[in-house]
Amino acid sequence: MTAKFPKNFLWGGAIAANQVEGAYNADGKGLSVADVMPRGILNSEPVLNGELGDFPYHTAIDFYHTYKDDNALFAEMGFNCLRLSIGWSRIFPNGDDAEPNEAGLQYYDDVFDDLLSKGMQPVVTLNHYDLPLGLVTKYGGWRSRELITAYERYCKTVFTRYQSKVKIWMTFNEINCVLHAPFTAAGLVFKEGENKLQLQFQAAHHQLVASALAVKACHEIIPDAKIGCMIAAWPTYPDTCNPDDTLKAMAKDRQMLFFGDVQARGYYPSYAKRLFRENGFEIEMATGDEAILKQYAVDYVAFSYYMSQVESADPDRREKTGGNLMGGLMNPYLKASEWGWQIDPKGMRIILNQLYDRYQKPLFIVENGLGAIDSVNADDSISDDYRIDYLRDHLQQVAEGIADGVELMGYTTWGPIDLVSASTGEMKKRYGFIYVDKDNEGQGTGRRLRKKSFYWYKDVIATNGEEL
Ligand code: BGP
Repeated sequence: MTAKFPKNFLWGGAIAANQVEGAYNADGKGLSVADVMPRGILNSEPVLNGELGDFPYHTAIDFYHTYKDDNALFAEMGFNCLRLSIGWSRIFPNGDDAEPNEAGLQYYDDVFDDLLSKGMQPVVTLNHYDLPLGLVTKYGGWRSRELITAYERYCKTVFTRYQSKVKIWMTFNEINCVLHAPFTAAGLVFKEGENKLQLQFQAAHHQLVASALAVKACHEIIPDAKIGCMIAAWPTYPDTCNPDDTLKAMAKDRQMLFFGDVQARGYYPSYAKRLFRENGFEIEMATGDEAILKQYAVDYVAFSYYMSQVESADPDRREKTGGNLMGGLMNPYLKASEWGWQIDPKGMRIILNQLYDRYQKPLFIVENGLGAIDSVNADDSISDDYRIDYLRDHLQQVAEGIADGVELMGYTTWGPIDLVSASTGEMKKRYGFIYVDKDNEGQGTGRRLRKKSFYWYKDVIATNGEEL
């Protein structure tokens, strides 16, 4: 099938401030939750009172200083957009300072100007896994309602400042990951005896209200902008046709869909009540919260997609098959990456249809890609055919989804340039079309090299996806 992508389709890549910029304390920036994670979400606990060592996010790939050259490489591939995030603690070093930090504001002015001058529209995530640490030490992260006020002020500041430059926004990266990575996604640290799930959903409630207020502010300040939510999406398959497995899979699905349900439809889904009750808690809401959620639903639904998962009602099955990253089972029909993330291109078509059927709002794939170990050949070339295969297989399914009738705004691959991994803090888990000469210990020249996939993606974009 020749793939048919819409005219004006957004093609590009996606990065996040904390995983590329480095310069973690430059020009008045405050610390963020990422700056105190020595080795990513899976391999470390936050260092809250100790010495900060030589952490990978402190220097990352130095995009803070190299953005002009890196943007030139993105432009060379033909990107018409770049998804990137604003580091909140560059703008408000402690998260809730009386005045914003002008140097931080100026930095993103420069980055956006550079992108626009190179023909790329900035697609901006307001908060991508780098909550200002000050809001954790002062308020306990998103467990506190105070963060709604701080976030709203931060959003209004950047909407006002960048109103002529940024027309596509999203509120929180992978908002559902408050359930999977509570410190990174919401600055949550639990005390002994606390009901973790309760706190996670309470924090989520605060984020959901904050997200709705960001939608309101965005529409008021930049009437021609679109603002969306962003969820980490994956289809969940039942292990067998045993109805108990299907019920398990449905429950898992709802952990993800809950967030989209509130943000895109504007109200708590009916199943949430039972979930809260059976776990022994209620969500504390302030008067007016529900009205805010209802009135300010998002314009579009963005999501990341890397893998699918399998659920079984039988606890012994997990032991036998081994678990996947999100706590599901391994799927015998699928291969996995070197990090055990199971590769499922058809899952992309399934999730596109599932989300579109449910929300009937434009979708935007803002992350997809393969983390792999690359090696550099003697002539500096990198033969990453495995990455091309992964992306081609997924894009073919994206095209199927479009043919199914899904309204899709665009596709940005995760990490078009190698960057620091969120889950492991490693450099060697590479996603890029552009290789960065830097290893896990932060050693290397930082030199950029074009991989084979660079030229492949360039052709994909040049033909608007007709040649995959
Ligand atoms: C998503 C995050 C990204 C990113 C990506 C790949 O969950 O939004 O920040 O890093 O996953 O994950 P990893 O870096 O762990 O390979």
